[in-house]
Amino acid sequence: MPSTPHADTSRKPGIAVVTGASGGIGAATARGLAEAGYRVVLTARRKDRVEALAAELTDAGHSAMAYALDVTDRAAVDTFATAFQKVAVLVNNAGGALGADPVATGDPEDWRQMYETNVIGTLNVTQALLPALTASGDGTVVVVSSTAGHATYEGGAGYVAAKHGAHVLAETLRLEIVGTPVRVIEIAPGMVRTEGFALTRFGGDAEKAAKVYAGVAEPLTAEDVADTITWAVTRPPHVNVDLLVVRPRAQASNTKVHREQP
Ligand code: 8X3
Repeated sequence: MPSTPHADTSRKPGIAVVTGASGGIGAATARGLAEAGYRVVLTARRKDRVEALAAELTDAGHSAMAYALDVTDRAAVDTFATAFQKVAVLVNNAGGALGADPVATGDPEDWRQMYETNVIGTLNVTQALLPALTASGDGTVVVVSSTAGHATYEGGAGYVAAKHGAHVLAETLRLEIVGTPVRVIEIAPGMVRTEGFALTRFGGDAEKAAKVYAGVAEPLTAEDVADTITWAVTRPPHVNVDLLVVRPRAQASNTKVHREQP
């Protein structure tokens, strides 16, 4: 009988770099990977937030360090990458949505920024760390895309286009580096309630942000997604979870969401 797939406990986990680790899915993923034994490197623009989380993880007996990094700043990313000879895991989580306007009226600057963070940011960090991921002997690149990377919805085009870009980056990289000891995992979450995602999307408008989740019994949490990422990363190195779509039970598609009436 074939043995049941299991987390690979025979290897000593190495360094795991997480971008956008100041909150939400990134912070929860850093926690998950630290608990799985990785030495986590938390990066985000908000230095105080990653420093606080790194301190908390260190106090809890994990190995964690913080690094202030804007993934869209290629020179800064290259400098960051020089600190590492070997990296086991890179989680490209930094990104997000700006606006929910129709194509007819969407702000091109929002579109540009979303492409910069979700696609170019992922490109920058992945390119810079690919030698160290390869040198590790068993590297894993995670791209946290979105269900928006796989289907569109009204008002979503700018974000949807950017997340399709992140999906294509992951898919193409997987083709190009096959045969090297690096796998590429794409995690595509649907509706996740984090403290920042919808608020950022709507420029700090809490009322609009709340409407995203109105009546939805249980949107995913950052921990749900982090759990999925940690699971995929801790499969044995020859197992490549190419693409994993994860949604709350109440969401059947990007546009089919069950909402309880108030
Ligand atoms: C988040 C999913 O539906 O807000 O990446 O685009 S959605």
